[in-house]
Amino acid sequence: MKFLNFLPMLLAAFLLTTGIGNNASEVLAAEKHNIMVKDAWSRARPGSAKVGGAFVMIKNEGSKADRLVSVKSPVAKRAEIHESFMKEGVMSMAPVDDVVIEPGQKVMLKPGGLHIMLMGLTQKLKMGEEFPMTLVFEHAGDIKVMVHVKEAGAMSGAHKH
Ligand SMILES: [Cu+2]
Repeated sequence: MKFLNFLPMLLAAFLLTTGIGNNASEVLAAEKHNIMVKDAWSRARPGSAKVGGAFVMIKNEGSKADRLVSVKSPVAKRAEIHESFMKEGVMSMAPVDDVVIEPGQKVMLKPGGLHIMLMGLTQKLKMGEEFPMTLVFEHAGDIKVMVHVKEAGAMSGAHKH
């Protein structure tokens, strides 16, 4: 039965190309495009909240610069890339068009710095849960990650072991 011998190979090929599971898709993305997106996290938001922040680490392991140009997630009507800055002693923020990631560079999107703003939340972000988010790069294309929801005042996505 040649076909039965062939089955495990078919299955392996299927798993490789679909990248089942978050880790698999991250690895696949990194291998294909040299852009790695890691440690995506957010903060718990009540059902009444209209906006939320999302944070990630982006690493360019290639030899060419790439640009994060947009972000999307089913939990928000739209997502913007924001930067935070001090203006007359007040913490303010404004949208930016893109984020350039130079070769070998690691960019942290974090509270008080560059971040992703989820505008028009369509659901409550519950601590301990996760939701999908897609980062769109000029060269690497779409990279989908799962965003872990931390407590409301969390300042980092660091995993506690
Ligand atoms: Cu913002």
